[in-house]
Amino acid sequence: MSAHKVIITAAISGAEVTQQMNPAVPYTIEEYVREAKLAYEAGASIIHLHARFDDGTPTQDRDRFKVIIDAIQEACPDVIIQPSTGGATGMTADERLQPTELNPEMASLDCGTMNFGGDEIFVNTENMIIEFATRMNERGIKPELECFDKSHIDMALRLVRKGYIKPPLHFNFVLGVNGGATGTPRDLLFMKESIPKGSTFTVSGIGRCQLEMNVMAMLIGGHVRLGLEDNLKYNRERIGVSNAEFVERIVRIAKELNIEIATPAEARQILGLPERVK
Ligand code: KMH
Ligand code: ZN
Repeated sequence: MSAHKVIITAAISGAEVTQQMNPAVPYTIEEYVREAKLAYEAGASIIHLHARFDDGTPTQDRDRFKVIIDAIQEACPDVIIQPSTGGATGMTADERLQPTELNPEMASLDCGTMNFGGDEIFVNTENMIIEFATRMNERGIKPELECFDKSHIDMALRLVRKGYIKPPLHFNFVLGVNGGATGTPRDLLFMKESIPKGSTFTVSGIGRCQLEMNVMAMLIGGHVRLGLEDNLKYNRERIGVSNAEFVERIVRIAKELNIEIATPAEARQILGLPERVK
């Protein structure tokens, strides 16, 4: 059994899911605080964040992000907030980059263009990735390298060689999107074996493969991402009542497996983030 401590990221909001699909998806500031706080208290040390307006419209608006982040930080003082720079499909690069102006500790950095279910295309050209990475370097923001497929890892490593992305590298394998790698042990192992030694990685599984991918990640030295952005259903019978419910389940399973969960301070250490001075 690996002795590593597991970082839990809660992806509480997303851009594609709605309250019609699951009423716990947060729209208002109060709902964001409720979902973040319960997930944090249950053991999440990172909140992966997509912003929405009160009516549920996804937005990358800097000011909306600021209000949401300030409110979450007040409720969960040491949590790591990781805004999305992926936003929703169809948004421009400038639109998507807005939360970097707030200098968060981390942000997502999507590493390739892909089909994104139905008619959607999620655009991340090489030059866009360079622009996003450069912005994050300038502002001291640690990128989480979002890889939905093996080719995205290759693109990230190409930009590491060119000096645009700097080690220590932290990946998130997002498995199970229609258009990306599948949420299967075979594809997860292929992704894991394709990253440089010394890198850290989180695993996200979309829909019903979330739990399996999370458990497998813990067993192979990785970290876990869960929450309503990726999966609305707790099991075959019912939807999840909150993001925290998913966190609580993985914490229970980790305990059974003798795996410890990282605190936010430990997560910062594992990821090479500066200690938080309050
Ligand atoms: N909403 C997806 C199109 C990210 O947060 O960086 C992209 C996404 C990735 O969720
Ligand atoms: Zn996201």
